[in-house]
Amino acid sequence: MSERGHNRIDEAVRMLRDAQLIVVLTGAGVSAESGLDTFRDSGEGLWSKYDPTRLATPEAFQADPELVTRWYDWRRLRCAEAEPNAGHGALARLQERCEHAGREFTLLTQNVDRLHHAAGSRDVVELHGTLWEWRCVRCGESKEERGPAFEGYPLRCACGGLRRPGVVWFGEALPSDAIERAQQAIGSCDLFLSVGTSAMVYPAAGFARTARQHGAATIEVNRDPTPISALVDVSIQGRSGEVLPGLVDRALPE
Ligand code: BJW
Ligand code: ZN
Repeated sequence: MSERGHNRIDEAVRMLRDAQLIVVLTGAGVSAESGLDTFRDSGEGLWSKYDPTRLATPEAFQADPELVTRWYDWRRLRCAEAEPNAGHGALARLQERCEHAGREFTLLTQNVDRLHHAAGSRDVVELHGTLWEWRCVRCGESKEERGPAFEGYPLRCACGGLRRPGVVWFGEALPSDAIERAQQAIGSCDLFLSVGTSAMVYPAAGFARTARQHGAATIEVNRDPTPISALVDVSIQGRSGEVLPGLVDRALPE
């Protein structure tokens, strides 16, 4: 990393060390080092054949429930094989150390893979739901699907209705409890850290700006520049699994 990059990390370490009320927002970039594809990079398999931003809609599910269900089942099986990486681990340690030191910590994630849970993070706010829960569009029954590939596509409920993944598609409202917790935490935090998100999908894309308007210090860690890079106090360009462990362990050593 360049000297400027090192200076930025030093500055971020100081900000994190001084913070009392920390909010972290994560996106697909945090899971990338676990082998899971992001949304706006080119991927492989089904990912390269279909545009995820077109499949992740209620209209796509209505038009072709078989295709959309196959795509989510394929992703579900890939997530089942994935392990949390060093970035997930660092965020779990950050939470533990903050809480130990009497600081408040909230983890907001746009990811639906539950790798933060697997790394030991607690009370994770899942802004875009999870692909482990599948619910019936007719009777609303929801249950966890951890098993092998589905036997047929699309998936059906005992009532005959179609079952869909418990994720939030474009045009759908975020779960009200998640958005309330996010708004409360962002409105009162003194440090906001955005990691591994392209900051293109709202409402999460607007959180850094809102945190800043409320007077919070803001940091971004992302592989590439994003629309919020110029807005935050410190923007660090790098991989989350490489940057976060050093940042966390220097700011809040064990
Ligand atoms: C690394 C890395 C490494 C790679 N280390 N970094 C305001 C303005 C304009 C539009 C809207 C607006 N408000 C709402 C909208 C519409 C829409 C929207 O935002 N559209 C935009 C495209 C403009 N938003 C919605 O529809 C939302 N709903 C809503 O607002 O409802 C209002 C409403 C209220 C009341 C009633 C009804 C409605 C819902 C958004 C749902 C998004 N869903 C998805 C799919 C989830 C299910 C699934 O997984 O399939 O969520 S879309 C997809 O994008 C997924 C992600 O969570 C989300 C964000 O993506 P993310 O995480 O940022 O990933 P990438 O791939 O974009 O970026 C990865 C980044 O990581 C890159 O920058 C890399 O460089 C970086 N990276 N490796 C660090 N190792
Ligand atoms: Zn049903």
